[in-house]
Amino acid sequence: RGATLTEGRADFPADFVWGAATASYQIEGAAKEDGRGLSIWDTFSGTPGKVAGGDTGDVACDHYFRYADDVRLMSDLGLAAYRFSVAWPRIQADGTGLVNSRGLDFYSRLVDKLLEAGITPYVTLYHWDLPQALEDAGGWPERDTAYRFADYARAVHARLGDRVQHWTTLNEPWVAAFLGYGNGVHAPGRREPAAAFRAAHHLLLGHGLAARALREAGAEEIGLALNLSPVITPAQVGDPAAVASLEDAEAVGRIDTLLTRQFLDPALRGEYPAELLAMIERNGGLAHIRDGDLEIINQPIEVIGINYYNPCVVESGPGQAADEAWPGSEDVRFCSVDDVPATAMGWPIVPNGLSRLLVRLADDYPEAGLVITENGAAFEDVVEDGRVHDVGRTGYLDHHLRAVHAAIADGADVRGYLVWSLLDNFEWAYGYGRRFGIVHVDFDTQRRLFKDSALWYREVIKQNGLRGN
Ligand code: GBH
Repeated sequence: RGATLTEGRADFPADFVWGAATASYQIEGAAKEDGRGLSIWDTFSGTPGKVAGGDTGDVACDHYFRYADDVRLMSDLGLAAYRFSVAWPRIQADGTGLVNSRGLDFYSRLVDKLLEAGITPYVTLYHWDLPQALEDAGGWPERDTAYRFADYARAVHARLGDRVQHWTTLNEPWVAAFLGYGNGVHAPGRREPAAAFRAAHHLLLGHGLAARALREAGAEEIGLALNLSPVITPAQVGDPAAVASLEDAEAVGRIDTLLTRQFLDPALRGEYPAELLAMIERNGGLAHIRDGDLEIINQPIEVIGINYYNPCVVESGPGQAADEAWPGSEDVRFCSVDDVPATAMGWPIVPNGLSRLLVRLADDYPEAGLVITENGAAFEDVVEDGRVHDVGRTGYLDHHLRAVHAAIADGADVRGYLVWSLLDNFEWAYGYGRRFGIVHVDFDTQRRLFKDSALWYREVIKQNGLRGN
C-alpha cells in the first residue's frame, strides 16, 4: 500500500485552500522595535550553548520591516491564505496589563496588505514566544499564565477581529510543554518532566479560555494546531498493514497518548485518557487539574490544525536513555528509520504517514475539520546562477500532497494545506542552519529568491492540484 502514490493527476476540491505559514520569532526580527518586550526565546537564544552557532531572532528575515515586500511574494505565488503568528510581547511587553497599540498596528498593517492582495489571514496567537516576565512568574507550569493568555487573545481579537475570521489559539502545545519544560531543548530550557505535564494542562486551559473569549467576540473559525504523527512500528514504515505485536502495540499506544490524545481528547471530548492520568500521577501528581477545567478546555472548535513532518516510529523495549520529553514511557524505544530517505533534519520521509494520520483523525475526532497548518522539509539548498534546484523539497511536497489527496478520497474532511515555510527562517535550536523555505533568504543581504519548489507550488495552486508526471 505504500506504493499507491499515483503519479497521475490529483485534483483537489474546488474550495481547497492553498497557502504558506511562518511564525513571529522565526521571521520578524525587530526585537526591540515599537515597545516589544522580551520573550523566552530572546533569553534562550541569548544564552550561550542553547542555539546552534549562537544564532538569535534579533534580525531573522527582517520581516517586521519587509512585510509589504513579503506579501508581494505571496501574491506572486498565488497564495490564497497566509498563516502567521502574533508575538505576545509586542502586544503586552510583560504579558499582562496595558496593551501596546504600536505592536497591534504592525499586525493590522499586515492584515490590510494581505486583504488588499486577496490573501486570507490565518492568525496563530501563540507560537512559543512567551513574554519573559510571565516565565519569571513561573511560566506555563503556573495556572495564571492560562488566564493571561486569554486576556491577550481578547486584545488581539479586539483589534483584528473585524478583518480576521480564522484563528488558531496555540501552535504545538506538546512542543511548548515537553521540549520547553521537559527536555529543555527549547525555551525556556527547563528539564522538569513534572513541570512539563503542568505546562501542557495550562496550555490546554489557556486554549479553552481563549477559544471561549474569541467565540464570545464573534470569531467564526477557531482551531488548535498540533504536531501530529502517526505512531507506528518499524515494520509499518514500509508496510502500513503490518500487524504489531502486543508489546509493540502497547508502546505505540503510550506514545500516541502523550502526543495526540493528551491534547485532542480533552479539547474535543472533555476528558483525559486514564493512561495519561496515570503517567501524570507518577510525574508530579494531579493536583493542578481542577474540577471544571475539562469543561473549559472542551470548547467547540471548527478545525484541528495538523503540523506533519514524519511518523513517530517506536517499539517496546528499554529506551535509549529515556528522554525527559516523554515522561511515563520509559519502556518505549524510539527507532531510527534507515531504509527510507531523510531530510536535512534527519527526519525520515514517509508520505503515507500523512494519509494514515488524516484518516485516523477523521475517524476518531469527527467533531472538527482538518487543515494542514504545516508540512515541509529542510534540505541543503545551493544557489546556482540565481536558482535553487531543490528537487528534494519539491518531491517531498508532491508526495505529501498526493497523500493528502488520498486521504480526502478516503473521506477525510481536509480543507487546506499551508506549506512550512514561506521563507527560510530561524529554525529554533538549529538557528539559521536549517532551511525550510520555498523562498530562499540570503541572511546577509535579506534578498529573497523563489526556489524551484516555489515555482512548482505556484503551478499547483494555479491547477488546484497536481498534474500527472
Ligand atoms: C514545527 O515544529 C514548528 O511549528 C515550526 O516552528 C518549525 O520551524 C517546524 O516545525 C520545523 O521544525 O521525537 O522527541 O525527537 C516541529 C515539530 C516536534 C518535529 C518534535 C520534531 C521531534 C520530537 N517537531 N519532533 S522527538
